[in-house]
Amino acid sequence: MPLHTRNLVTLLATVVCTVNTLLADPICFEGESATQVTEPMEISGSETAKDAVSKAALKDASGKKALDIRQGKGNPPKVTTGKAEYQFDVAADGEYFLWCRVWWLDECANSFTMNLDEARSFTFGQDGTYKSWHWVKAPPRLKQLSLSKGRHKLVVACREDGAMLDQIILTTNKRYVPVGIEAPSR
Ligand SMILES: [Ca+2]
Repeated sequence: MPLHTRNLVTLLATVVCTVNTLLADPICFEGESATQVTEPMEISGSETAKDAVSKAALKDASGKKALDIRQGKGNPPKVTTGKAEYQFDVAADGEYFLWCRVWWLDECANSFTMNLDEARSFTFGQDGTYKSWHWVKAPPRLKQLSLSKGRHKLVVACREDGAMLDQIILTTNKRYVPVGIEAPSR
């Protein structure tokens, strides 16, 4: 193949890949990709985690990192800080389903407070799978998940300590069920 044709093919492949990334459904991003993190939330990794249980858990996290609220760091209403902010783009208007890959220490460490685009906050989690990474879906029929094409802001806030967030997925496909570590779309 002539060099200029090969360059053109490479360029087209790059453009197609970029468009596919922008239009990806599901949208998948890492818990540790937050643009703003305030204490007691932090980004922990399998090397940097402060305790052996978190260290071991983070070895099985995507990128070996996650958003973390360490056990003992405190809960609202005493702790009024603790937020992580994410920006993401959706390619089309739609009803979205929100999934998170989470790790809960116990029944007092199994939820976050979430807020989309500064609409009404909602509780995420409250399931009974502990000390194991697993996917949890946001409550059904949330008006907050009716998203218009364009940029959106998700804020994950501290509700209980002892909780970690590895990956976040948004999809319009109601039959989509994430399993294990998903490929991040950015
Ligand atoms: Ca991760």
